[in-house]
Amino acid sequence: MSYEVRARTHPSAFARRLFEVMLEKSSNLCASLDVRTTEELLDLADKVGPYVCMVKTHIDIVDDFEFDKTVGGLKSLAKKHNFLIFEDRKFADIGSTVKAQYIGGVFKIAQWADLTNAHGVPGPGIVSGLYEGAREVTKEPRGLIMLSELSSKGSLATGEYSAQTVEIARNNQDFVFGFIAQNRMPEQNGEDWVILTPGVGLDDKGDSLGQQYRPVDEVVANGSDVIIVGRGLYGKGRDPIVEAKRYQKAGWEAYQARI
Ligand code: 5IU
Repeated sequence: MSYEVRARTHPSAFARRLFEVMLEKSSNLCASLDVRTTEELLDLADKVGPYVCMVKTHIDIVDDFEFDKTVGGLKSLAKKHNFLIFEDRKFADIGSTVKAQYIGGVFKIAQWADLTNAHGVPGPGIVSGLYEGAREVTKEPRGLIMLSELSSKGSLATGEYSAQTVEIARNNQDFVFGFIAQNRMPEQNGEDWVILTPGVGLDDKGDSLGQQYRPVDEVVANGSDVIIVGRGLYGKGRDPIVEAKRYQKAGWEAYQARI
């Protein structure tokens, strides 16, 4: 199905909004910005902003995190360039604990991240906890994706485990709209899950710590809706603007070839 059709028919309002942003920008690229200072994070987000539908953060690696400066800066860039903010928090505890982690602490993720993600390991309570947290602190649309597969070498999230995360997602299909996965999830009863895929790189095969990269066309042909690219954009010696344009074009052409 095309992104146009899914922007109209997807049961999740959040997913419909994501598809609209993707269509407006002709981009299925999510920039993953794993950098250690607020200045680098905001500089990169401003540079790649025009070419992406989403920016993915790991907010807890920013050494000089300050809510107003770091989050305020990101929010204003998201508005300026029309992208969604995805905090890659990978929640993994019982419902009551993840709810507090989502809304509280110094990061207060639910207040500003349009979407975040969670492991299925604790069972369906994790989704209920995060959903309750979101409803308590904001009226803004919030989305959750479940982690069903990882890109790293030797990942234990395979087979039956991956299949069972779909069951958990079914628990709350307005809030949970998709998966982080390397392959399309099995779809039943006309379900339409949005698949976001990390471990994408055009120039490298992996890193020294187990990351594995696949090329854009392979990942999109395999059913991915949003490609997540990090060091391929901002790694040593790379020009993030040049690379963001390159991955945006590759991602969009691969999508057009698929439909
Ligand atoms: N990430 C992965 N693989 C996964 C999951 C998350 O790489 O299976 I789940 C995250 C880690 C990092 C980003 O934040 O996506 C990929 O960054 P690079 O493109 O720089 O490897």
